[in-house]
Amino acid sequence: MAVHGTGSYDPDNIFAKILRGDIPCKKVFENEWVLAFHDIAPKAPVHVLIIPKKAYVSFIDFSKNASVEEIAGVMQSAGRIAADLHLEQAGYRLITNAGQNAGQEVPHFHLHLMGGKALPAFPA
Ligand code: DGP
Repeated sequence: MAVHGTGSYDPDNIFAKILRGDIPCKKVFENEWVLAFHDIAPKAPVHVLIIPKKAYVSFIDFSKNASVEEIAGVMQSAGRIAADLHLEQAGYRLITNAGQNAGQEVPHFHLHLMGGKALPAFPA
């Protein structure tokens, strides 16, 4: 899989295909702002990917180009998902990878929500 994080949005990336329903996912949550689903290669007992429905390559792209309403919608959705998955007491990690050096594989901005065990010291 190509490594991205900058440049223009590739409408054929794997998360774009999931959003279109071209390939399946194990959905956890959906609203007008986000789709959230289980990571195909989980690094923790809970490992959910939260992706905006609109097309952004990276966090900087999202922060520059999303409306304040959309940014709030995405972040509030992430908080609701973490709470719904009972992670508030258990603890959790919310991260985004951007670009090759951070190991971004899928060039559609996404948040990783991980929890359910003692997570390794950061950065792992
Ligand atoms: P990142 O390295 O931050 O771009 O993380 C991409 C994540 O996406 C990685 O943890 C594996 C996951 N992933 C890749 N392809 C698929 C897929 O087809 N379905 C699901 N559910 N997750 C995928």
